[in-house]
Amino acid sequence: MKSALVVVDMQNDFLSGSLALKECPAHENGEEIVEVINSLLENSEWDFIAYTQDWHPSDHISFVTNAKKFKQHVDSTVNVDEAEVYQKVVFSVDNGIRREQVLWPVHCVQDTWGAQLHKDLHIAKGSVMIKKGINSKLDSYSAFYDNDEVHETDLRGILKTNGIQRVFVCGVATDVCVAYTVKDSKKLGFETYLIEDACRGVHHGEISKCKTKMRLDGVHCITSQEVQLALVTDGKPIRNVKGVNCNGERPNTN
Ligand code: VGL
Ligand code: ZN
Repeated sequence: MKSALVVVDMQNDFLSGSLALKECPAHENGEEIVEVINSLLENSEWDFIAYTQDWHPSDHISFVTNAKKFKQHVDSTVNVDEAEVYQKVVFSVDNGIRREQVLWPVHCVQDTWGAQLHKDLHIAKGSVMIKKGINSKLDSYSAFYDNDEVHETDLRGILKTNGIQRVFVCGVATDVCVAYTVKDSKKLGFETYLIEDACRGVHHGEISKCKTKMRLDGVHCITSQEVQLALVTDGKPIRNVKGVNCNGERPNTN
């Protein structure tokens, strides 16, 4: 079975810039996982590797500083003129289309330092870069679709063309772009894995809620240590894999 690694949004703004996760409520440090992801990239045999980049125009709907410039929908419980970071507002765009939107600091503006991938992150040969969140009036958390599922990125097509059946996801933020990517991957029929220790998130409560939901959806939540085993055993009952017995446990060597 062919496996892809999807590395989500390992960009400066989330790691040490304007939306640095260490300043977010969960105080998780995104910079810690650069090396974890590099090990995954180097030490496992992937059939395909994709990276995503949040890639916003400066007038993007998700920026708290732009909230006043968009029309408030009657459903919005938060006044857009007073809205703050992390609050959810409802906008009305293009003659009444309802858009729920969480507000964020300005981040990942196209062609800025903040939108660049971390300088130490390894970029694999033959990998692809998926840019998302390009439309000013519509946010896009998932690597596959925008948040209204109006437009699809190229990722599904590329994975299908390459015969990929399994998708492993890592990166930031666990409870935002990683969670949306995992959900869509599973929905599109890929056997889907979250590599937990290769992710960092925004809100602790949301991170655990997202993981519970993923497990209920049949997503495998594993550690980077378990990736190699998952790749060799193909998700099938284990036979003939050196040092591993039939139910997938390492033999007791005492
Ligand atoms: C993300 C907030 C806003 C993410 C993107 O990459 O998880 N979070 N835009
Ligand atoms: Zn964004």
